[in-house]
Amino acid sequence: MLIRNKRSWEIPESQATPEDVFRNRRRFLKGAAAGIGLAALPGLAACSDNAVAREDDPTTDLYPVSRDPAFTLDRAITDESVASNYNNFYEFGSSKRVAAAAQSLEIRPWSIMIDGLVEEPRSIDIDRLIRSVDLEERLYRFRCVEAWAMAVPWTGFPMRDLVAMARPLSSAKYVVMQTFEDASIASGQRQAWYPWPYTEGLTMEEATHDLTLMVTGIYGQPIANQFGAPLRLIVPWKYGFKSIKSIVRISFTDERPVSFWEELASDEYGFWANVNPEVPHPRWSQASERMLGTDEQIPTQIYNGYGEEVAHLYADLQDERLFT
Ligand SMILES: Nc1nc2c(c(=O)[nH]1)N[C@H]1C(S)=C(S)[C@@H](COP(=O)(O)O)O[C@H]1N2
Ligand SMILES: [Mo]
Repeated sequence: MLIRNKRSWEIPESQATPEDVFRNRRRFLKGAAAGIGLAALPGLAACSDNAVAREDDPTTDLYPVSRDPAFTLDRAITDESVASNYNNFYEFGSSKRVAAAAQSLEIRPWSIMIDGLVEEPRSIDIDRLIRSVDLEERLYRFRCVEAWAMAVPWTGFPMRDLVAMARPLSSAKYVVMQTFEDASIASGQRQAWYPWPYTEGLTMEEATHDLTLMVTGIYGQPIANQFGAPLRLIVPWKYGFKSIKSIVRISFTDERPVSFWEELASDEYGFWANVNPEVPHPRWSQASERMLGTDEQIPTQIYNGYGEEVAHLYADLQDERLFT
């Protein structure tokens, strides 16, 4: 049973709101969510390469950018053609093979609305944004709640820089992000039982943590559509569903947001969603993870191996459901 409350950041915006963001205003949804989850789909190993050449991307000249050596891996980088053909992007269907369908997303022109508890709401053009920040490449582990994992070179910039640009008020406690909405190209969005648009959120502390990355590229190129072009989030110590794709809106609020998966199944997917091998999903263990490509099983690490950097964020939150 889904009860949807109107959240403060959904209150009608000023004229500054770009049309495209609200063209397909989210319909009020009610309905059963039973059985809709992130059940792992077996045996969908990638065998075709749907990645399209990125030469016509207007930011191609910026790539590759130099890798920040501070971020190292304990495993091999996942093969590009494997990662490019095994994605979660429910806007384009619930299978992992959404790469081809995702190519119908037009990633230019693209702007990101910044609103809520900020000094002044504004819309930022993606190319102006990308050219105004310092891009770097980082190798991160990535762990889906379905117990598969990959290791990839992301290109991006610290979300902290975007937060600074947004000039949030001191009353802001959370950052809420939303994905585009366009059911005419995203067939998944015609399935009205999902609470579109895809929504995720972080605390201000999480959003401004050094590891929290706004991603514009992958494998040394502008990010391909299926990975969430032209701008997505990566929070490497949390389950993958927190890392929202194809962002069109970033709002600041003092109320904890309810995210897409939490709204669908709050007993399985909560707000914090930090990786922990000892806290099983209600329907499966989280003790180990299967690496895409090699199918190697690797023991999962607390906070996906980033505990030294992030555990302090949660020291005073021990009563919270930090790990689901
Ligand atoms: N908008 C949007 N963002 C999303 C998702 C989605 O379905 N829609 N899936 C999430 C999940 S469950 C995971 S595991 C990652 C997958 O990222 P990848 O396809 O780049 O590996 O994206 C996350 N971000
Ligand atoms: Mo996921």
